[in-house]
Amino acid sequence: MSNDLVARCSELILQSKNTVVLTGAGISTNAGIPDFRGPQGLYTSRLYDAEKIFDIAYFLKDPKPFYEFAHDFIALESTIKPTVTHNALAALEGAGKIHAVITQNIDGLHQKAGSQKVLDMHGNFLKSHCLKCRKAFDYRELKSMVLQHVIPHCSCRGIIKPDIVFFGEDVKYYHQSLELAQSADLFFVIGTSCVVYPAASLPQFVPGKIVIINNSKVELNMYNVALEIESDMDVFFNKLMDTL
Ligand code: CNA
Repeated sequence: MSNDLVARCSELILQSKNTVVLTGAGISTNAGIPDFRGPQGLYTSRLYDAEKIFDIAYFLKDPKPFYEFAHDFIALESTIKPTVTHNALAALEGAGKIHAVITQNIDGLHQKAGSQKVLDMHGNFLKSHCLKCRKAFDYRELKSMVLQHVIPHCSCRGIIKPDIVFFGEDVKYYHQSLELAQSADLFFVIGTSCVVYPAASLPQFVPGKIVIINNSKVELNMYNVALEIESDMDVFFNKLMDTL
């Protein structure tokens, strides 16, 4: 990793009046949560059947694959800590250098790190609802059922689903996310392969400069990409925070 890239990125942050960040599953791999399309991703390892677990049509037919994944995810949750990059983004927000984080992640690690303005477009596990009567359940109730390998059902016999967005459902906070992208003079694209829409479309609306940080090539092909940093993001953010 060249010191020049670190210096140029810190210069962009210092000059910016409105920095917005988009993150994807890659920001949490160093916390021990596999992504989808990275080298150890769920689509590569086939640890779970990723095409089934987050598909709403499949969930309505058979929720078991999702709840097998949810069991392992929830069992890990209390032990998982934010990464260097989550902590750096929270510190930069605290210092007034980042306006908001838009994330596709469902793991709550930005909030755990202390980021205040987080738009989780794909939702999170904190609340769940019965798909039949819409009764709400909190995380504690969901967790106790899932950890006992029980597929959670409501007293009305409807299936309970966490408020995370599955393929085939509308994302959350799209309009706010779009407005943030449209007003950014600096926009970071961190740890996302930029293939899941509509989050992947947000960079197209950015009038300012774009910085991509990813350990593999991301095909954005946009005139306003100012920096492409092909590296492990925690290595990069450690150096960046030392420089700033
Ligand atoms: P993705 O398609 O798996 O892309 C992740 C990208 O990050 C890949 O290009 C990786 O090469 C890159 N990457 C992985 N680790 C690092 C690292 N340490 N440093 C730099 N780059 C790295 O994931 P997207 O977020 O683009 O796809 C969107 C899906 C994935 C959303 O629906 C998420 O909800 C879903 N997802 C979320 C989580 C989570 O909440 N942690 C985990 C797995 C999947």
